[in-house]
Amino acid sequence: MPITSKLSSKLKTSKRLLTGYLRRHIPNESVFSDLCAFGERVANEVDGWGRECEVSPPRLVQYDSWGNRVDCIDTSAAWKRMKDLSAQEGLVSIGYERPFGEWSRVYQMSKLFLFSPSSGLYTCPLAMTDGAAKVIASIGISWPVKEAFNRLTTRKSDYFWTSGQWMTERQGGSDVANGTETVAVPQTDGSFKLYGYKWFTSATDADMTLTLARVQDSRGSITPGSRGLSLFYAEVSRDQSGQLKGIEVQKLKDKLGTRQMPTAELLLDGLTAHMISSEGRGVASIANMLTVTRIHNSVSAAAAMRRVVQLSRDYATRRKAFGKLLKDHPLHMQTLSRMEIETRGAFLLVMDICRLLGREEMGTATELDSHLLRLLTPVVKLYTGKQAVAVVSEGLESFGGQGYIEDTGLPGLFRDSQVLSIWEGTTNVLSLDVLRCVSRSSGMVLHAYFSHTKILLEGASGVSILTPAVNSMQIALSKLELLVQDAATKDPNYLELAARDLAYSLARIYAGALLIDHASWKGASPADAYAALRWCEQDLCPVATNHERGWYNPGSPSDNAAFSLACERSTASKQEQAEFA
Ligand code: MFK
Repeated sequence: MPITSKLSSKLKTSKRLLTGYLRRHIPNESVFSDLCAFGERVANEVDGWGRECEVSPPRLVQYDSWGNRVDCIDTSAAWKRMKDLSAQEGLVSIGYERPFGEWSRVYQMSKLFLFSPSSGLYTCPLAMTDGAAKVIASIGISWPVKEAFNRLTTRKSDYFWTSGQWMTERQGGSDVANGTETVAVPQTDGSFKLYGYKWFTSATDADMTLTLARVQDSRGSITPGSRGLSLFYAEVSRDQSGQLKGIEVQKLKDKLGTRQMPTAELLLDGLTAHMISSEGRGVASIANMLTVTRIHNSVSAAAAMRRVVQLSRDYATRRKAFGKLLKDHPLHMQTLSRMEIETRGAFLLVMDICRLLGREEMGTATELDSHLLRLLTPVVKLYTGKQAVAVVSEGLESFGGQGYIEDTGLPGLFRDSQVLSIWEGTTNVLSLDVLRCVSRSSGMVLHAYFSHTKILLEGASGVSILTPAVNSMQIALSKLELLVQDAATKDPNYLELAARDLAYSLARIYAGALLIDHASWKGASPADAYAALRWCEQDLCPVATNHERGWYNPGSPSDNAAFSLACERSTASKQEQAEFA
């Protein structure tokens, strides 16, 4: 039996931070009873399905027994059960039913937080389904997407649809604006036929998709770049002979992880679609989907950390080495406590962004809240995605050699965490998004950030145990404020080199403020205060530290050294290539 299943009963007992957060912000008994019942179901039932998804990955059947092209993606029974469960439990619909007003997203994402590590990656189609519903809701719930919206947000499992998000093409991974080659040919009835090649399509067994394409005019010309992209809605359906209409599944990808779900290369060969954005507003229109999928990604990252910490902690109470349990080895416990602190920071970042999303959707967000949501979405996604890889890796190590053995179920956790920093925008692409978002807002985004961080710290002013943490935060905040004051005068190369450290600083400082705020709440535990203190002992503002080191000055000795280090290998390989030629 995999260790992840053996320990799943621990799910119920070690989610104190989640409980504390919810007791503080949504003190409603129906939330607790629903989450407790769902937690039981995840531990006792769903976790096993997740394992089944892992050991019975999807497979592509391109031809039937009679040689007819069918392009069927065969998925496991467990994967199909995940779909039914997702509808019944409202894992998407809660965000649209909004039973707890502006706190509904926190409630929905709390369920996903419990579900994610056991879900066999079903969180991926749910993220895209939620993102598609959000796009439709923002554009207008009318024909041709009214029924699609109803299906995406239903609790009836036989009516429920999932959506794809077909954005990635051969030339356009991160650079969607320039690399998208798919064309949309107008039809006389107002619809379009799409022709192109989608290089990565995740959870390709979806019922519909949103995708980007360039409209071809009557002379066959298209507009290049971002302004040429429009957003399309298409249903995935079959003709009477069972063949997919307008789509050929070329292959399923052989991936490092996320093997539970199908990721396919698709040839779009006359797929019927409807334009749902204004022409040329495709990227801006799909941005709503990106916001939601990036938040889901962050939830999954925090949940992966939480799961591995639970497993490691439990193992430490069972495994003896050098004559005593691991829990009695101080160095081992120090490592686990560092993982725990990282997990807590990630959890509070994630919940805060869900709070902001909920406020925006209920119309209660202030202008500052909206700026904060725009800024923190990429910040939280990039930070938690990266930290999940580190924490899950550390977690595997805490099992010694067993962490490396497949039948424990642990290596799957590691493989699946690695994607979190890649899809939905890599760390560097999102760092540049943060930079663009800051520079285009005439200071408003950072004003929102600094104001809210200071409000969070003010609440802790009377809590003496937290004073060292608050002091460290104030120093870090002053350094960051000073640095960004004259950012407008900086060379673009300086800004690009500083972008990742800036995003990390924004994440660490904001998480520090959230941890302090949480620890100063009347229901907080001593562990909450300890976590806040420890978090604030790290370098909270690496962008200021590395600025002082001169790391961002293009042409400086340290910058030249960094570039020659990065280029050494490629230069060598070019020489080798030349020698072989
Ligand atoms: C468990 C969770 C699972 C999650 C499952 C996901 C599975 C799906 C896997 C995938 O599909 S992965 C593929 C994901 N691909 C990416 O994330 C693409 C990464 N690249 C970027 O994000 C680029 O920054 C981007 C493509 C958006 C850049 O495009 P552009 O056209 O160069 O952007 P530009 O010119 O900055 O912005 C165009 C408009 O969009 C602007 O609006 P306006 O014209 O009104 O000014 C921007 O403000 C707006 N925009 C861009 N990014 C935005 C945004 N608005 C809000 N939020 C954003 N992030």
